[in-house]
Amino acid sequence: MQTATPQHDEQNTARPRIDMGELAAHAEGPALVDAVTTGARVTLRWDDDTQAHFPWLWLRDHCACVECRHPLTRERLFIPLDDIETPPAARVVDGNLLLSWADDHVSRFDPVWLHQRRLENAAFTPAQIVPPRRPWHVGFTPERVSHNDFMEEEGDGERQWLEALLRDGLVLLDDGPLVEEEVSRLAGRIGPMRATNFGARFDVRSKPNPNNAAYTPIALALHTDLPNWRQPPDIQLLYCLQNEAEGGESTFADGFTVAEILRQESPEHFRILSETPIDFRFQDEEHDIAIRAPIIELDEDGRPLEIRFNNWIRDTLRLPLHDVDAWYAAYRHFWQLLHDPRHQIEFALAPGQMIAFDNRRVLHGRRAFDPNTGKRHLQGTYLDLDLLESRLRVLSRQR
Ligand SMILES: O=C(O)CCC(=O)C(=O)O
Ligand SMILES: [Fe+2]
Ligand SMILES: [Zn+2]
Repeated sequence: MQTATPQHDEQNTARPRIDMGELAAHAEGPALVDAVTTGARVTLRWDDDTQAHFPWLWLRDHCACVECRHPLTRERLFIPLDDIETPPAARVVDGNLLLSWADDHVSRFDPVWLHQRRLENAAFTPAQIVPPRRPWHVGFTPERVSHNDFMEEEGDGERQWLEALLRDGLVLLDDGPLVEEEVSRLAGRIGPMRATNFGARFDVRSKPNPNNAAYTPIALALHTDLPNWRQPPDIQLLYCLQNEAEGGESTFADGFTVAEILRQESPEHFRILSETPIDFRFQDEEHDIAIRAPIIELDEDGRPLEIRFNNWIRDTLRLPLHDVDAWYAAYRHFWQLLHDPRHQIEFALAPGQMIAFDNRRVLHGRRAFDPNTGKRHLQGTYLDLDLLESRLRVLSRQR
């Protein structure tokens, strides 16, 4: 494996370095032609006719010398506690911005790095490696990646799998080996498994003393796992080892897309489900895990951020009397939209296939199966989204 330097900044963009040799090779971009210190700012001009102002303290805070950033970890050491009273001397030296501060500290900046970060250029965001979410359309089918391609060190399969999962919230892995714990090995490529009260790795099959509907042969309507946790698991992996029983087909729906459809059809139902916290609770011999939260959680821009939907661990509905009927009407509406064949996809997992999905966006379910007609056995685990994104950034570095 090619070694890569950890970067505390986005890929493929220059960042300030202290090594003049490295600085000699600028990233592609406009050249710095002029630097002047004016009241509380350094004003820069590039040869593409752009101009930008940087507050002194911002520049001091972003100094990348070995005193200001740890030389090995590259993490910030400088702490911006004091205002800067005395103007720095600003010069352009070998194409770089050189700032000499009153305390004799010297900072050097790459001109392209600064150009990209012009504070007047509010549109600047780090290079997008994590793909944006794409809503499912009617007729959506999950992207498929073969187990071989996923495992290939130099291949693109794992990256393709990660991108599909982050974009669509669902991806299918094909043709895996029929061996126990393969799900743990695959998860291990990405990061440590997220443990819950069902263990770090769980077996989904009909069990004699079930503590969870998944461990019975009954149908599971669309749901998200563990909405009774403050932080439900982000990503679920379900690896199929056996699926010979009659029934047991898997179902999925894109909760975010369906929530938007609910909003269009009934803003009031959408408002109720996004503004009304309800109780979720799981209890068995050892646990009693409970939280109060709305079914649809929104981000600061009013877009769906998380769906909590699991009818069998919904607790007593504790709402003011006059809100109860309207809440049930809203819940029923969302339920019907989710299970509508236009929005719900269905297929049987074949042994050796693994489905992975974003548990906080995509709902999953299964048809009832008859354990007298054959065996059905899945192995599952959960992963954190941060580690998926991290893995994708690391794989992108090696390109
Ligand atoms: O049996 C299945 O296909 C899914 C079971 C389930 O919902 C789960 O393991 O979370
Ligand atoms: Fe589940
Ligand atoms: Zn410094």
